[in-house]
Amino acid sequence: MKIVILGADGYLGWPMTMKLANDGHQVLAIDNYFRRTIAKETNSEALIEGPNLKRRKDLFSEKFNKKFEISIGDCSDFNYISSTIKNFMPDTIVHFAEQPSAPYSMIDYRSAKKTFDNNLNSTFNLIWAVLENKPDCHIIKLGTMGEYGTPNIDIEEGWINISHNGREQKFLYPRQASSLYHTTKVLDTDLLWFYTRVYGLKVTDLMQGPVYGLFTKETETDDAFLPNFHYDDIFGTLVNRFITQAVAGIPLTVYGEGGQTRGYLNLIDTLRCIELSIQNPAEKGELKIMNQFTEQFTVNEIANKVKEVSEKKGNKCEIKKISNPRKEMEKHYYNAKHSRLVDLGLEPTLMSEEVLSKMFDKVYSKKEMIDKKIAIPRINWNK
Ligand code: USQ
Repeated sequence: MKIVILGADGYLGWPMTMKLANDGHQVLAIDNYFRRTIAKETNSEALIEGPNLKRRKDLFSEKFNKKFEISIGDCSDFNYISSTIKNFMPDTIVHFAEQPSAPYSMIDYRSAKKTFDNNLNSTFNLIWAVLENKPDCHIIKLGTMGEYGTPNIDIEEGWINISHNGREQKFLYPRQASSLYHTTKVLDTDLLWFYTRVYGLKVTDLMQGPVYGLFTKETETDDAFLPNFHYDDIFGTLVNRFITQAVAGIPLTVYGEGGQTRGYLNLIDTLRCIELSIQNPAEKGELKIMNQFTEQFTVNEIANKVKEVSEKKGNKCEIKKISNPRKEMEKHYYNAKHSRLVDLGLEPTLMSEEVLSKMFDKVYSKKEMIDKKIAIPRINWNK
C-alpha cells in the first residue's frame, strides 16, 4: 500500500514508519520537527533522541535494505499538505502530527495557542487535502482515551445509544477532557465526524491510552533506531518517567492520591493496532472508533510495579505522593471497553516484569545523561 505517516519523527511515528517500510509498504514519512523544537524551548530534551529523519532514513536503508521517502513540512500549511497528497496519492494516511503533551498545552497562552493551532489546523487541512485530492483515502487518526475523561459510567468504544423520552439515537460518546491538549483531540473527532457524515470520508479514530516502551522488531536492532524517549514532566508519559526516576534514584512522583486509572499499552501494540486498522479500513461515510489500550492500572499500581523491578536489581526505589500539579480526579470509577482491536487480532503485550526490566536496563545504560531537574513537575494547573 501507499501510506503517508504524518508526524514520522515522533515517539510513535518513527517506529511505525520503520515497521511499515520493513513490511514492504511504500511509505512517505512527513514531519516538521515541531516536537523537537518545543522540547528544546521548554528544556525538555529526550533521554534518547534519534538522528534527524534524513539520517535515520539512510541508516534504515543500510540496515534493512528497504526504502521510504521523507518530506520535511508542516501539515498546518494547507498548500504543502495538499500538494504532497496530490503527488503521492496515498491509500492510507496515519495522522500523528499533533502536539502530544497535556502539560505543554497548559503552560500559558502561547503554548495553549500553539497546541490549538497546530492540532486543529493539521487535522482540518488534512481533511481538505484528502477531500480535494484523494477522497477514498483511509485516514487513521490518533485520538486519546483522555477525550472521554473519567465518567462515572462505563466508557464505550466511541459511540453510545441514548434513549430519551421514549426515542433512541446513537451519538458520539460524551467527552469531557482535563487538559487543552485532550480537548483539541475532542474537537478533531468532531471535525472528522462532520466531514465523514457530510462528504463520505473513510476515517478510523483510535482512542489511545498512555504508551510505554522502547522496543519493536526494528528499534531494537540499533540504538540509532530507538524512538525518542522523554522522561521529563512535559513530554514523558507515566511508565517511561517512573522507570527513569527509578534509575536516577529520584522518588517516583505519584501525583496526589495515585488512584488515577488509565488504559495503558506497549509501543509494540500501538504498531500492531495501527497495522490492524490499515488492514480493516473504515467504509465510505464511516467514522470507526476503537479504544486502543490493553490494560487498566492506577498510578499507584504502576509505581509499585516499577519499584519491584528496580529493587530486584538491587536499585533502591522510593515512591512519593506529591501534591497533584494537574486538575484531575484522583479516585474514580473507570471501566473502558476495548474489545474491537482484540476482535481484529490484537494479542496484547502485557506490562510484565520482563518487559519493564528490559526497559529499565536500556535506560540504565543512559543513566549519566538523566537531568534530575526536569524529571520533577514544573507545570502546575491545579492552583
Ligand atoms: N502522573 C503521575 N505522576 C507523574 C506523571 C503522571 O501521577 O509523574 C499521572 C497523571 O496525573 C495522569 C496519569 O499519570 O493521571 C497519566 O499521565 P501521563 O502523563 O502518562 O499521560 P497524559 O498526560 O494523559 O498523556 C499521555 C500522552 C498523550 C496521550 C495520553 C493518553 O502524553 O499524548 O493522548 O497519554 S490518555 O492518558 O489516555 O489520555
